Amino acid sequence: MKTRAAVAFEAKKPLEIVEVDLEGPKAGEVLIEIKATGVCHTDAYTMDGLDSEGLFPSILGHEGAGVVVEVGPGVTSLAVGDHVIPLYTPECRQCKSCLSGKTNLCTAIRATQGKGLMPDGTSRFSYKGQTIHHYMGCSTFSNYTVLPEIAVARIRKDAPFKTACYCGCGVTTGVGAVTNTAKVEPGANAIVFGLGGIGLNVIQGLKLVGANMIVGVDLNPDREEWGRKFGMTHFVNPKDVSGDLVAHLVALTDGGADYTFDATGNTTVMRQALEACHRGWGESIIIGVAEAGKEIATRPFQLVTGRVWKGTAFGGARGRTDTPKIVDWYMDGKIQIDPMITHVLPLERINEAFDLMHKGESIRTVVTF
Ligand code: NAD
Ligand code: AHE
Ligand code: ZN
Repeated sequence: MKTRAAVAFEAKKPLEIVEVDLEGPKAGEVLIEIKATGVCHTDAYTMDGLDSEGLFPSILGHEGAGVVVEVGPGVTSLAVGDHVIPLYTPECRQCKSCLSGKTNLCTAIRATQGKGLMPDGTSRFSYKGQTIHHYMGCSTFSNYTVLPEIAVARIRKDAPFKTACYCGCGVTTGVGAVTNTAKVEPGANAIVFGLGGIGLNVIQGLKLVGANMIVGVDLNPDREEWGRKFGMTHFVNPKDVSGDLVAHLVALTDGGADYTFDATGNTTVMRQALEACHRGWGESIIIGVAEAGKEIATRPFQLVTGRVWKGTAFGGARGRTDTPKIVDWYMDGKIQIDPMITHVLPLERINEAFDLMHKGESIRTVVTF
């Protein structure tokens, strides 16, 4: 079949909207009509050539929601008409990682996913006879896409696609970093670096679990109002701090925070986040994705004296099990999504979503088909 898609033909070039060829689902796969997709900073990072796994040409996008329109042979867990969210973190429930109960990082199809291919080692997308790569196993910047059933979460039918799609990455990542990875307890003090599409969800996760101080740090002064909307209690703009930022944050939190979160992807900020943790027990969670070639550093003494450095992918959420629950939390009013969707654009205008993000004018742009 043919489908409209935004194709990244080359790094650092705008996406091009073209009709691509899409092969139907093979065994264990489903065809999904994407109704809406968010644009995450990770898409921008890959598009800008900063992803060491980045492949071109490819169809980016990993924060979608849609409807199953065809199932391949042997599919048992999904049916035509199901409302679904594609998962870049699948859940096969059979691999060593899934069975460990210790991680959400299913390994069943990670090798082919990282090569921009389906589990059988081929792509379903092509354009004028040339292979187009899948992206993060999702490729939601296409009106139709194919995924393995283990990488698809079924969600309730009354959840709007335009907002539920955000649970395919940003909401689940931010809230899950608090509830699954850090397991923040009521009364804890926390610092969130970067108050964008992910950081604001960390803030609402912290509010949900009853954190005490919720300190937001961002270079963009407009983000203060945004943070306060979702439960931030203190705002620090590093540009307004005359001395050392870490010393300022440690003083503000009476010796350092119990938990800190990096949602910037900047490795200097990651170090600040670790060092702003309380001596003896503070935990710092890296969410941000750093540019290819960047490394983190700190004095080992920071860890010897009890600070803990951790990371999280998709907020530690087990794709098929937990994503529908996050959608339920939204539908039940436990968490908010609607105010964070600042812009809605048709696929033809998807490049504007990246401009808005880079100018710091959007929290989340959702593209509809
Ligand atoms: P965003 O562009 O919406 O937000 C980033 C925010 O960080 C902005 O508000 C910006 O002003 C702020 N910022 C940038 N540099 C800063 C600095 N030096 N100090 C303080 N604030 C700074 O991006 P997003 O969609 O929220 O994504 C944030 C990061 O999380 C990205 O690196 C993205 O790739 C990553 N991410 C990771 C996961 C995961 O599973 N680990 C999931 C989604 C996104
Ligand atoms: N491909 C990059 C790493 C990118 C990365 O860390 N991705 C996160 C999700 S970001 C969503 O917006 C993730 O889930 N990582 C786990 C995984 O298995 O990819 C690189 O550095 O090579
Ligand atoms: Zn993302």
